Amino acid sequence: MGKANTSCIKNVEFVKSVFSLKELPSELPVEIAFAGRSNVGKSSLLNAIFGRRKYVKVSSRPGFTQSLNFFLVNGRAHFVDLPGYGYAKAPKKAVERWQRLIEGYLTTRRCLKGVVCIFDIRRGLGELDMGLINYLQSIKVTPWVVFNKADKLSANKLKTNLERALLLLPHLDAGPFVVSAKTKRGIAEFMEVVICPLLSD
Ligand SMILES: Nc1nc2c(ncn2[C@@H]2O[C@H](COP(=O)(O)OP(=O)(O)OP(=O)(O)O)[C@@H](O)[C@H]2O)c(=O)[nH]1
Ligand SMILES: [Mg+2]
Repeated sequence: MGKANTSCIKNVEFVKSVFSLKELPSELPVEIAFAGRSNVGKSSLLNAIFGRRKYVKVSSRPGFTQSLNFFLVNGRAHFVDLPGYGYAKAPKKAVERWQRLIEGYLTTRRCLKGVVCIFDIRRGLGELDMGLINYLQSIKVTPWVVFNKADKLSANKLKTNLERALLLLPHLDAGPFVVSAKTKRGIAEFMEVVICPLLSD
């Protein structure tokens, strides 16, 4: 089991769940959001980063997180758990509402330093996933790519899937990162390269 170095995170407080743009909390110097398909492990990854098992609600029911959930980190940064996309059973109206909310959020938060884009290493990058990365780049928001659930694949399969995904990815300043929110593999490196520098600015 990997050991996550979460020492740059001194304390975490839940702030609020936001269902509309009007409810967004005022901006802090640093904000980071976590996005990805429903069930890829956004909430689990946040828990791994926070160094706590169950701070953020984790569900076996996909599509569970319907709101933007704000966490205050070290009293000066917001970490935002975004609702997942690509839930097949979601009604069309809900998908449209979701899209307006997320796009409104991503295009108006000036304090947003980037979006951690989480993908399932078993599935690789689908159309919606590439859509997210391309959209972020088009609005000048940094995507950090994280492949989660590495514990679910053999070393060989992991290598093959990663190579295939690399062919699709555009140039990235850092990463991509291969992690497991379950075993904590790769979390320390991701913290060191992406999270901790943002918190020490
Ligand atoms: N084996 C394994 N399971 C994981 C990992 N990360 C998350 N899971 C499991 O995947 C399921 C979904 O995890 P969540 O963290 O709730 O995923 P999410 O992306 O927040 O899902 P939504 O909020 O529905 O969009 C849960 O059963 C987790 O325990 C991982 O790295 N390895
Ligand atoms: Mg979630």
